Order: sequence, then structure tokens, then C-alpha cells
Amino acid sequence: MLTIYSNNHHLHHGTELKDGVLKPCVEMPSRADTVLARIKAVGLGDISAPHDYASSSYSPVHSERYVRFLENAWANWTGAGRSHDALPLIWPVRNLRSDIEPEHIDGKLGFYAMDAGVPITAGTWEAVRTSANLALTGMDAISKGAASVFALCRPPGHHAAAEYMGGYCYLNNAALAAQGFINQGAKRVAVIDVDYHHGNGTQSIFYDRADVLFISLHGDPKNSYPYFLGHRDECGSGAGTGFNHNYPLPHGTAWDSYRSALADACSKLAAYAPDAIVVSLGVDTFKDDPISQFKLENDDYLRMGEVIAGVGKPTLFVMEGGYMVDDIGVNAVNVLLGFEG
Ligand code: Q9C
Ligand code: ZN
Repeated sequence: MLTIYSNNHHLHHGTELKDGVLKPCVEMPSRADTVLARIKAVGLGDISAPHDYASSSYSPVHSERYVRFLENAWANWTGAGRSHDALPLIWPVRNLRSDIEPEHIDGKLGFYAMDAGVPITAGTWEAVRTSANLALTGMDAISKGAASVFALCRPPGHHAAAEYMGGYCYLNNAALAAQGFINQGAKRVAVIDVDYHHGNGTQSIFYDRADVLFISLHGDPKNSYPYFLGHRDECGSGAGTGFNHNYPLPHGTAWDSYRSALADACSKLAAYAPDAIVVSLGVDTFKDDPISQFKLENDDYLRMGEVIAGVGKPTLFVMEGGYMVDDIGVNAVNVLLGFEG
């Protein structure tokens, strides 16, 4: 399987508010380095650099003003005299105005962020747009005939929506790829999200559309981030009604019950008959993941790849979360190896 990779992710390494303390993000550069090393160790296949895509190709997945915000945030932040990571500190919750974009950078950060896990640093924008390029390059390779491709994206993307960042995500790499397939003539595209956390951004981007099916398996938002989306009753709206499926699962979920949910999800995928599948590949479902609560083991990821391969469609894997750095390479690459059979 071809991998698309760039070293530009090293430009992004920030600080998050966690347990009441500012700490280095668990979403750190060694994550992608470990996955790359494992790809080389098993000889998965060629590793290619991404092509460059203009930010105009982000429309309609992200709004133009949000992209301008991301591009200019570091300059605005340093222009206000700050030198540490840019982080939000106020949010427009119920009954505050969210119809007027603030001019001050502190207002903009709260306006465009869902949490305090999305630091913006000097190199963040370059890393973020490169990550999107990885997914778009993988999408193009599949559109040209590849059966499967792995986009080793970092930072991840599935918590980012049309107009907000969150959960270590800035641009929604998987959604950009799904929209890219549609732009290239695909009639139907399916996104299956196996990251531990609900893919709120991807769901929200395609919620009212029938041409992109979204399915997510994740920790029940009653007890897991992102808390405010990902319940079972979220089925899509308008033309998109029936094209969104959530599988919230309890803390402690291990392979047996995970497999049942995945098999059900994949039968929905197959019934949709998509022209292409995008897998939001998070491996934070691992038993030793430091921020998650499922119990999958190394070999379970081989089976996960096999089940997804059973759908029998061209498949783009897009890296999302997974924070047990020692095992993230083994687990992510096991999905790819299991897929290849
Ligand atoms: N400090 C992914 O797996 N943690 N994101 C709290 C606020 C959120 C996980 C953030 C975990 C997000 C891509
Ligand atoms: Zn996650």
C-alpha cells in the first residue's frame, strides 16, 4: 500500500490545557514518526511526498473566513504581543452572540475553537495545510486507480468542522478527501470513523447531505470527549436524513463487542454502494491509550482491517488519533496489513 507522508508535521508541537494544567499536547510529533518507522520496518510499500493544493480546494468543507483565521492567527497573536502558544479562553455558549466574528485575536480564538486542545504556534499553519495535502494527494491516487492508500496525516482532522477547530484538529483531512472524491465525479462516498472519539467535525460537515455517508464508532459522548455530539439519535437532516450513523460504545469495550458494531457499520457501508471509502483511522481504541477507555489489543487491528476490506471498495486511510506512542505504529499498520490480507 502506498503511503503519503511529509516531515512538515514537525512544525507543529503545542501545549494543551489538560487536567487543569498547561502541558505538551499528547498529540505530538513522535506519533507520526513511530507510524512511519513501522511502515518502513514491515515494508508496507512506497512512501510519497504530497502535492500542494490551494486553499480554494477547501471549499465547501471549510468556510473561507475560517481558513483565513487559521492562516493569520499566529501573526495576529504575536502582533498582540504574545509569544507562547495561542489558545482560546472564552467561548460563545448559549445566549451569547455567535453571529458576529470578533476582530480581536482572543475573541477570534474562542469563536473558532471548540476547546483548549488546539494550540496555534509559529509552524501550525504549514503543518496543518500539509496534513490536508496528504489526504488530498491520497484521494487523487485512488481517483487515478489505486485500490488503497494511507495518508499519514498529522495533525489529525476529524474534530474540525466547517468553521471550528478542536481536539488537536484544524482542517478536516478526511472530509477534504471525501469532498475531493465527489469533485472528481464520485456519486457516493462513505466515511467510516474508527477513532475512539466521535468524529463530530466530519458528521457536522456532511450532516445534511446524501452523497457522503458518515458512520462513527466511538466512546459514548455521555462519558467521553467530545461530549456534545455523537449520540445514537443523530441520523442526519434534510436530504441527509438516514445518511449518518453513530455507534456510541461504553467504557471498557473490547474486540468482541467492537467487532459486532463494526460488522453492522460495514454492512451499512456496503449497502450504500459507495464509489470510495475514507477511513478516519484513529488507534486510540487501544487498551493502553493514555486518554481513551476501550480495550482493543494489537492483533485486533489486523481483524479491523480485514472487516473493512470485506466491503470491497477503493479505500483511503487517513490517520487520526492514537496516543500510546510505543504501539501506535504497530496498531495503525496492522489495520493496513489486515486490509491487504
Ligand atoms: N484539552 C483525537 O483523537 N482532549 N482527538 C481534551 C482539551 C481531547 C482527541 C482537549 C481529546 C481529543 C483526534
Ligand atoms: Zn481520538
